[in-house]
Parts: sequence; structure tokens; C-alpha cells
Amino acid sequence: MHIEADPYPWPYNGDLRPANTALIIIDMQTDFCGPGGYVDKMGYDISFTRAPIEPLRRVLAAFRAQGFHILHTREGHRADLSDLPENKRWRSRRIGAGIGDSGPCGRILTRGEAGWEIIPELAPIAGESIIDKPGKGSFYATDLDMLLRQKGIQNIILTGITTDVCVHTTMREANDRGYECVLLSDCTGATDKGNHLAALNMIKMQGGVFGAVADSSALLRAIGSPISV
Ligand code: C5J
Repeated sequence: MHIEADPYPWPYNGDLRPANTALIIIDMQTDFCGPGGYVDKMGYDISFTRAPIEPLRRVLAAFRAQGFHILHTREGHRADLSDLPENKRWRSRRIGAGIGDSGPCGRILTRGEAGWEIIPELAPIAGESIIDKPGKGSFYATDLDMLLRQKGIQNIILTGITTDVCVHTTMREANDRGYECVLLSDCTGATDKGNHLAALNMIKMQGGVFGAVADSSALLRAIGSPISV
């Protein structure tokens, strides 16, 4: 089985099964897409980072029904900020959304605070792994690679926010580790539309330098799931 994707039908070897394929949902937290969160405080239009919620909800329901592996990530820092690089804090304060400072949703990007939680529409359920990460990539300073290897994962379907930052960094990290990756264009979003489109384009260069790009309807069609789950 494969899905219609650009620049090649994905995965490359046609071996797409619930047992060897993981859906990774990156940072669908209030801080990145909710009112009063980090992205909102920085002054960006959160409609761009909220756009993936509905398509992602449909993919999540279909994947749960078919028994695919599902993992969620959360970007955030320890309450004492001991894992927050000083330059990351400085830059966030400079744009008016200091990590660790108080905001409308509690301390910004801080573990345990309301803004750091995954939004209710996409909340993890029992059996789904959650990866807490201090950086943009989901492999750096986490046990994600170990979990994927233990589960026998070969294919990764990347979704979440933001396309050009945490999703892209994770896709690059995964690709270098030999995972076969696809990014779902309508299940991702960025703080800037142009950056979202550029990030999609970068994946497709050089015959698919980081993998491929598809959309959720192609995926749902391929796995035989009704598009309107
Ligand atoms: C950012 C993320 N944009 N989840 N984080 O700082 O992409």
C-alpha cells in the first residue's frame, strides 16, 4: 500500500502498515495555537496554527480505529528553567513572550502550565506516547528514537505545528536516522503562510530530500478510511 504524494508515491517501498508506521503529532499545545498562548503573545495570527486542527482530528480518529502507532510531542521547559538555554530565553523576551514568564495561560512554555497542555480536541489517550522536548527537534534530548525502534517503526507521518520549525526540524532528524517520512500539508501550519509553503517545497527538492508531502485525504483514501471520519 502507498499514498499519492509528491515527489513520489509514499512510502518508497510500498510497505505501509499499522505495525510499521507512526503518526507523530507535534506540539499541538495551547501555547502554539490557543488564545493567550506563546504564539498569540508574540503577535502572530493563530488562525494559521489552528488550521490543521480539523484535518488532524480526522486522521487521528482513523488511525486510532485502525491501530496505528500514535505519538504526541510537547515543547516546554522545566519549572526551574534549568533546561532553557539563556539565548532562547533572551530572544523570547525580546519579542514580548518570555519563556518562563507569566502570561494569560500561565508561565509561557513551561511544563505543567495550562498553555503547555495539548489542546483538548487532540488530547492523547491511553496507549499513545508523549514526548517532552526542550528544543525544536523531537529527537534531541528525548527517548523518541528508542521508542520508535522498540515499536519497529520504519515510516513516520509528520503533522502538527509549526511546519517550518518543530515539524521540519523533526523531519530532518528522522530522515537522517533512516526513517521514511511524509509530511501532511493540511495537518501542519506555520506562523507565516509563506514559510509554510516554502517548508513544503524544501522537502520535495532533490527527488524528496527529506521524504515526501501528501495531504490527509490522500492518506485516508490509501488506508481505506472514509474522508469524513
Ligand atoms: C516554535 C514549534 N515555533 N513547535 N515551536 O517555536 O514549532
